[in-house]
Amino acid sequence: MAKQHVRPDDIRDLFSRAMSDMYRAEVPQYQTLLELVADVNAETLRHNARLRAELERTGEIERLAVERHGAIRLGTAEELFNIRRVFATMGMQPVGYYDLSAAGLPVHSTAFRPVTEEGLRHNPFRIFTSLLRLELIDDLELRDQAAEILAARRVFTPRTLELVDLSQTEGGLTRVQAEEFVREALETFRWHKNATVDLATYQKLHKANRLIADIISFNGPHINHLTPRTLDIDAVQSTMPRRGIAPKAVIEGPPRRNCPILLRQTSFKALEEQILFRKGAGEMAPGTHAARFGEIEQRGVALTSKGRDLYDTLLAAARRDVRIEGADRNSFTYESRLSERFRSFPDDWDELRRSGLAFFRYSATAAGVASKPLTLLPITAEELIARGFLRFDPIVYEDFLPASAAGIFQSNLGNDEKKLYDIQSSQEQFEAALGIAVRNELELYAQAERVSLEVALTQLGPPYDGVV
Ligand code: OOG
Ligand code: NI
Repeated sequence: MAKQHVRPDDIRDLFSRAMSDMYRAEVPQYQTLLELVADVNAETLRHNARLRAELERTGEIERLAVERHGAIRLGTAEELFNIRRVFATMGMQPVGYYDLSAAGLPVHSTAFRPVTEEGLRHNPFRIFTSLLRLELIDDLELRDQAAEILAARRVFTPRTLELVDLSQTEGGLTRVQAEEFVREALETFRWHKNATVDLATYQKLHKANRLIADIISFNGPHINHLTPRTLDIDAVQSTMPRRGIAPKAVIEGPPRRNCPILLRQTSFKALEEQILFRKGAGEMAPGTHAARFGEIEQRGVALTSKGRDLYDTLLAAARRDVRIEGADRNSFTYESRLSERFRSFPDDWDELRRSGLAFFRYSATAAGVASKPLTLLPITAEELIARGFLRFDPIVYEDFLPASAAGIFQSNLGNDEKKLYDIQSSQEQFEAALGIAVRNELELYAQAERVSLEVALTQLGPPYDGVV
């Protein structure tokens, strides 16, 4: 990268702030939610000195206020291919594959996010990105019509794609180009008051599935939510009604714990917004469409595949115990069953680490660096920890959870739309559209853990080969 180029991490930072400003101006409830989350985070930090110290030590505190994720839904393979190139320009890679047809949704998804530690620390902006599976529209005539509508639209401004090309050939963008890129790329995510279809077509699509209507009826994949990160999701959930926001019945993900794992999320219903549908001869017909909603999340430690299996098993058991779909009155029962089920999931950092359920970042302590114990004698990592030379901190989960995502989709689409599809989803097909393979999130966490241990041991040595 030449000197005058702006780092992709900085372009992402500019972009995420511009997106947040745009969404704040368009959806006033988002501003209310941001204020609520900021208040709850400040309160939590005031009362929990240990948490504050931990977040300061790991650098988490600095990204807390800028941390957001959003979501979009795309219609075609070409759109997915191009969005991948747009996101790459701002240092975001596709991580993970989420099959949502298992939850009755006609899409499959990935998350674009930074993958380097530096990038994640700088601004972990993530976009959950779904691609419509047209083959899941049963009505063949409607399917053809949908394909035709999608083929005719252009969701990127020509300049966005020019700047993506330029960034590739030049190895980056200058400050002026980066600012123009942010302005242009933002257009893809903007809300459209005018639909590209008439009301009858919209209604037909809507009847097939509300998600399908949302993807096909507009000239772009409007950002449908932006989610700030809270340190206490239960406090936000219970305060939402007092600020005029009605949350969904239950918090998705694991129960409240001393040692938070993975991801807990809650949202409020999509707003009914005024839309103008086509009517022919330049006329428009008024109607409404609901797509944009609000969501908050609390992030915990990333789990290993062993930890994830245990999580999936316990969650499935709790869901078998209590059906929650639509029934607000069951939310209390569900939450207590969930907590009971998760009693068998260790809730102590060292136990989580020693039993190989979660990923940790190791670092040499000041005492360790001063005495360099590894130069003297062979000593195990466990002994280094016991003697206070080596410490470990949870690695934050940076990804999403398919069951939670399905719950978020569902609470916005209405609960009656669960459908069972018999056409298998295919990661290969998704990756063919994307143009590259998605990164495996477990490998990224394992690598972060491994590298942190290697670096820490080097600081306690040399030679760290002395470790047995
Ligand atoms: C995406 C829903 C999933 C999450 O946080 O799991 C999601 C969508 O509604 O397009 O955002
Ligand atoms: Ni979300």
